[in-house]
Amino acid sequence: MDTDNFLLARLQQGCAGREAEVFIDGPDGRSFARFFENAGRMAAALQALGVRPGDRVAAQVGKSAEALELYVGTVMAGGVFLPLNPAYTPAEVGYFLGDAAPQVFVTAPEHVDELAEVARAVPEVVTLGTDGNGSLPDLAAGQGAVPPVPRAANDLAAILYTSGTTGRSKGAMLTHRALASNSATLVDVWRFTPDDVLIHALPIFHTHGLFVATNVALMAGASLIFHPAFDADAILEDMPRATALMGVPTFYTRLLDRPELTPALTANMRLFISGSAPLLSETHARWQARTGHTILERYGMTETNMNTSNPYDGERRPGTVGFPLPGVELKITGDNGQELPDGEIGTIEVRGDNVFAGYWQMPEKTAEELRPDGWFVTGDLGMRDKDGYITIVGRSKDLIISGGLNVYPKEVESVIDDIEGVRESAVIGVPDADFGEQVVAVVVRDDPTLDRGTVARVAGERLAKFKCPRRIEFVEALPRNTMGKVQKNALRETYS
Ligand code: MLC
Ligand code: AMP
Repeated sequence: MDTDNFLLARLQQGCAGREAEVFIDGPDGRSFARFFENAGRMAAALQALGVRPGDRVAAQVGKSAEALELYVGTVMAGGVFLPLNPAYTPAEVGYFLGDAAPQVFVTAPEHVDELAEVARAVPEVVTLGTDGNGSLPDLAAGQGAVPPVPRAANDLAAILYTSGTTGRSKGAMLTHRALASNSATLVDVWRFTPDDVLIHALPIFHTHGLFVATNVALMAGASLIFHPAFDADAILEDMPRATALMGVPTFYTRLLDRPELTPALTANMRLFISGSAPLLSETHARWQARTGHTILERYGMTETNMNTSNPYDGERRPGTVGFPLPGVELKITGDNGQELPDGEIGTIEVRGDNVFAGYWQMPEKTAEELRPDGWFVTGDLGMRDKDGYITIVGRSKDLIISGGLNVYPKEVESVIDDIEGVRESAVIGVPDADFGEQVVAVVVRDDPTLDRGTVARVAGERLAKFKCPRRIEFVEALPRNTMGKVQKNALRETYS
């Protein structure tokens, strides 16, 4: 019987009791010691709200140190943390709450009313506000410290929803072992130490900002300069006292637009990491020319955390995502699942402690993507070159990545197809200078008076902003192949 809380014990290894600051500055400023103390009180408050080991705690809250105390507090209470993008509409939130059936839903005070209906079945709805009205921090303030609930390596620590090809999001179940092992590897290969100061400008409801940036910093005992959102000015201002930045490619292209970005400004920085979407070789080269630093690109996903990374020492090769991380096996497979030789393009499959435990209550979906022998079929297409570097060449799944956020066409098509006067639609991604890709909807009308404004309005009511089409094109018919399948490649060519 484990007496440890597996993930918590490892997160605290590098920093327990330290009076050094984990969050530097402002309202978020606090030491590691205070951070874990607060998280402990949060855990006690969650227990008072009925959270038992394995219960889900869903949170749709803004970015703050307190929100991260809620994450760690949930883990301490033995719960399963379920973060939700604040951009999700009430309809989207309703789906997640219905599917995951959390014991507690934490929201922002200003959203309690609009979410009341979709959160009706959740036993406890509280806020991260401090107005005493269902305030979790107020409840936590009155609690004494409780010992962390023991949790074993295979127990769940988090569920992160990731959009599905069927249009329905799937909850990726992440164990204590998956999260702890991956962060430990990253601390090691990226050489994070207590001397590091990481600029944290990513959202905290995704793998990148939550499990890569936050877990790595906590585990290493490194400090964070916490930005509420990406802001080029704020990043440029903080660079002289920081040592590392993690971002999606849009961060780097936007920073390159700024004349203040110089070798002198970045002299204290030791590491720039990019991931979540492909970094153009051109961005890589421009960054090197402007700052003298070579961006380190890595590759991961919600189901697996990080799979590969370019080397810390050694050549960081543009256009590649580097080598499989220690403890991660990677193979390239053909249509029948057979392993392909180096140089051939196929599906990337990975296996290791980092891989998720399956999709929440979707055994069939799990069986489609997670083989019985532990290999996970990522849906990304790639190849390994003779030196062992992995290159991602595309995606077999029909996915659009806009500014590092995933949009599944099927989900957007379902919403558009429901609009009266629409016969059918096809949603595609086309290149975008800022976001990498942008969402375009190609729509066939039954009712010729249906206009773009109506389509945009309905999409805006039902879908988070980042999923809404930036362009809506009306056509007489969608191009189809002889099998009747919509030819999205042809549409991408037309509208790129
Ligand atoms: C915001 N908008 C977006 C968008 N982000 N639209 C499309 N794609 C996005 N990614 C909307 C806003 O609502 C706004 O609408 C308009 O677009 C312009 O906003 P902006 O001010 O330019 O955007 P900004 O707030 O600056 O955000 C852009 C961004 C942000 C790229 C900084 O999206 C971001 O932080 N992305 C990172 C996502 C991430 O962490 N991904 C990791 C997933 S984990 P309007 O109409 O109101 O103006 C993963 C695994 C792995 O993938 O490997 O890491
Ligand atoms: P998500 O489902 O949000 O976890 O997104 C994971 C997907 O992002 C992966 O399956 C890849 O398609 C993509 N991705 C992540 N990192 C990279 C990268 N460095 N280069 C190209 N694609 C990436």
